[in-house]
Amino acid sequence: MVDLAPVSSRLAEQRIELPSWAFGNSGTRFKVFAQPGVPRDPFEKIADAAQVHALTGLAPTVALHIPWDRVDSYEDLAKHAEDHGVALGTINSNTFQDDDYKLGSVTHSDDRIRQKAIDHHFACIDVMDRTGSRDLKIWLADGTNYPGQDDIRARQDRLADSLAKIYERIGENQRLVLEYKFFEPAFYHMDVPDWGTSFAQVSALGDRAVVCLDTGHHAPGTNIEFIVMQLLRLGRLGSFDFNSRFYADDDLIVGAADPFQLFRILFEVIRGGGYGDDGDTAFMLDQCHNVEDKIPGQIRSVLNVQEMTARALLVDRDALAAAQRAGDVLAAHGILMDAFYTDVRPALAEWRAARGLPADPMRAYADSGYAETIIEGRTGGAQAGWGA
Ligand code: AFD
Ligand code: MN
Repeated sequence: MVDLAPVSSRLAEQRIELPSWAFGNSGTRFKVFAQPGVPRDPFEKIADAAQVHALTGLAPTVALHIPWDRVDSYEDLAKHAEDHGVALGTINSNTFQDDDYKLGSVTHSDDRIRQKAIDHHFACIDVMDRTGSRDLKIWLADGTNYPGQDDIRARQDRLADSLAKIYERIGENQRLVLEYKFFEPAFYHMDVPDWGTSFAQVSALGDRAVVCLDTGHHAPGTNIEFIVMQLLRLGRLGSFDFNSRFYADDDLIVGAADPFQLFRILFEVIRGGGYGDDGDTAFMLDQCHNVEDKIPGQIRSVLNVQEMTARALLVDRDALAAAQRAGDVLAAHGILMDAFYTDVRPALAEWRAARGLPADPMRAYADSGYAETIIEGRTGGAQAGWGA
């Protein structure tokens, strides 16, 4: 069995934020399959997210999505989270579900609509001030479906102007995190389609504006770890939205489609100084599971990240650098693959048990009876979803 002692303290630094919306019903444009026991409000979402952290020790914070998670008292919600052993995290804005935003939000040519979208972000910053959140995450569905539909250059200028107004409100201890996505829901162009556009826009704002890299937001075959390296090198990799994709923005369990890619991404994060206590890159899941049970799906996801992190931490970087300097192609490749092929699961089970955590969190959840409790207790009310 591999010895994790050399990387044990680094493993203990792992923190992966969960999305509140992972626990509500979700689906595709064809069908949302409701599940029994699904939360009916943000308080119940937090309770479910807290199960993941209690069983893995990996997920101490929960991201909120406004207005999906709007409550009367964010102070009460923060206290509820604390009582469950977690804390509130990133605030995600939403300018993609209002009829006014059909042709754009912060990029819209109509000043009134643009101001409405900016005001929504001001409201999100007000929430951050009450939850103590650091990050305002902005993902924009803005874009067009046809060439000629709108002036794609003027939209960039309006985007820059809107982001500047929002950034002005961001506090000294807060960050504006701009996420990119190469298509969907717009199909001809997205106004923030790639890392370069996000980087250009956040660079114009100031040093508390950074990029969110959602692993599902790239064309097939994209070398994502290169983007990770570059944004870390430029000091602008603010956060990850981890998930898996086979064909599009599938929002599947991270590591399920391509564990080797996840390993390569995490190797660059570690090598680039973005990991753990010495890094400033937030790890977050952004997954909506349509057919999987919600809580176990999140547990599997954070365990997948932990397993690939352990493997990436095991890379013998001195030997790798020496082989690279020597131009020894096969030796260098072999050193990286040796770490990737190391099955760390038995050692991780022991590592967890030594910390008072279940050796097998998936089994522990199944045996806990929590699923039966929420299915039995959560009757009535309206199940949470993403209101699409
Ligand atoms: C959707 C978007 C994007 C965003 C998430 C939360 O594609 O990934 O981060 O919603 O707003 O999945
Ligand atoms: Mn995302």
